[in-house]
Amino acid sequence: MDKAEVAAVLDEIAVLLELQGENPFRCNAYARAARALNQLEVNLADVIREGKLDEIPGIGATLRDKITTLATTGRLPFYEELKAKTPPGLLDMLRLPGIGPKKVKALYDSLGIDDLAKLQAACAAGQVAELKGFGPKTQQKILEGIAFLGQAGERVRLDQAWAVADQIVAALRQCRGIDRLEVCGSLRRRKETVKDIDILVSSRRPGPIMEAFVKLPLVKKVLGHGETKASVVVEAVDIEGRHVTMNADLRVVTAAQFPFALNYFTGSKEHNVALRQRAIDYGLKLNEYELAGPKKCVACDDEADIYQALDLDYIPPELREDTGEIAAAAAHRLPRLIDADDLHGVFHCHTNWSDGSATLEQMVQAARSRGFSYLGLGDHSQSLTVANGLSPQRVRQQIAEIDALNARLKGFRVFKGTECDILPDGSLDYDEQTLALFDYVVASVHTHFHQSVEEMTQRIIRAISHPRVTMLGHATGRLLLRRDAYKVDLDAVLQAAARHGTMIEINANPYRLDLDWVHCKRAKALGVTLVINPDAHGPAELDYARRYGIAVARRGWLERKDVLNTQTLAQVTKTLAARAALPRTLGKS
Ligand code: DGT
Ligand code: CA
Ligand code: ZN
Repeated sequence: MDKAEVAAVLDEIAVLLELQGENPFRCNAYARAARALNQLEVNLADVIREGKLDEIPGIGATLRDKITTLATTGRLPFYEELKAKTPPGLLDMLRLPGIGPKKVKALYDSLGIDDLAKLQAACAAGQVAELKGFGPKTQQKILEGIAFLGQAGERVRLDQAWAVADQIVAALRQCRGIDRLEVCGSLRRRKETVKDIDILVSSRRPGPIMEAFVKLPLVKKVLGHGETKASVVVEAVDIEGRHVTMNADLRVVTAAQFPFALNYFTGSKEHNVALRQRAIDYGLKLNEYELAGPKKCVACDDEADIYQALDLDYIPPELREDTGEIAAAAAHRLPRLIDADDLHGVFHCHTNWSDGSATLEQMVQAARSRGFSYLGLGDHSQSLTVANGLSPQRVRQQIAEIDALNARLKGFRVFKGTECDILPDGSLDYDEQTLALFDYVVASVHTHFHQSVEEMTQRIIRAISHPRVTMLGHATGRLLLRRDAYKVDLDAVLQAAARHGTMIEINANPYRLDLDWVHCKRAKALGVTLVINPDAHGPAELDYARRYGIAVARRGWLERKDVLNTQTLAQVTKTLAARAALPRTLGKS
């Protein structure tokens, strides 16, 4: 097993132990070790071979032995016994928002509930509300959560689909006779969640490729196997080592059909419909095989040729949602979309001063090795004790460490920052003197999610109108496929941000991707600057910005100038300084 797979098992052990009622300290040890492994920048096998595993903070003798067994044999009897003891439905129950292992255990111990169906029935009968520590509110939330899971269906997050598709593509590329190969559908459009993977290949001999596809080791079930189309269920491991099951379709077409099929199967359906209508207006017929006129077909080598034949500039896949891209392409007014390489640094990163897994130095190293020239810290503020938030005194200590580091660094700068909690009334979690110490401030809501829409809106607007707040963190608090956004009038928030010159973050954590692309586009229209923040809790997560953050930004029509961290170190230093000097009124909205 590699480190991600081992870490996933350790994470699962932590949860299983908690479900067994183990003491929290022991459970935490596994979770911490998992995190340490996930953030390991070197090969796990090498570390084990050199006998250096227990030099990693958080890994003692017991964990060292278990990790070694897992990594070398791929199995761990301790884990298997633990799993055998735990009804699998308990793990499903953990997917509900606000339901942790303790609550699941209580439900199991007192009512014998061991899956979602039984839980739903018990809530409907009002039994859950009567349990100690639950109450009618929690019962209602559980019911809503179950309904949400049902509705979310089988979609998976972008990062999961992406990882699975990469594995299928790598395996498929081994086949001979493949001319062109492309992943289409919502994944190519980089939608934040994906239902199934659509793969398109051109070849002169589809037979052997279809044959190889349905026999890939990842394939768990074949749903259909025709001459040029096959559907399968695949099971693969995602970047965190978790199992993902989803459908994948393969279609094989001829070289001449390929551009048309690529365009069709990339979608979206709405874009296809609009494009077909434009073709009709030009007296042409567009489908997944051809662009045909009354006398002959229009020859196209790639998608750009198709768009050109319809007097359109090439439309990047991320924009194909029928939200104005065709009119913009006709008027040569498409945005020049931002690229991963445009990012020169990142903000909103955590270290082990709060709940990050790495030291400040390690994060700086990792940022430099990725070609960034600045790193903005954003450890948690004092009231977020569960995340080891910093007291004003610890803020000063961290700042001293940053100053010392900055004095040594050349061509690189660490920006002092905080992810400051927005308290329930919209005030900030630090006093003015402390806030004045930072180069920038991210303000985020982490508690009291269930306020009314009016309260939440006023709360956020009050916070982002504070002169010390540079940017708003994860604007709606959603967790993809797990928890809806909190109730907030986002338009009012965007307008307030525009008024006060406060920036808004695109949280690039693939569980969040919040601000969503629709509101990104609206924010841009209002003149709000966006920031692509990885919200990294360890070195590897710095990559979120260039991968998933850029995906959202592109879907949101963003260009380089719309995003703060496309600025060079010199520019961004000026921007932040100018902003801090802005004479803005305190706390008024
Ligand atoms: P999803 O739900 O995440 O899989 O989203 P997509 O966009 O990948 O949707 P999917 O897999 O059902 O179909 C792939 C593409 O095929 C879709 O983006 C556009 C095209 N397509 C599918 N059905 C239709 C249709 O009824 N009409 C048109 N014009 N295009 C379609
Ligand atoms: Ca699809
Ligand atoms: Zn954060």
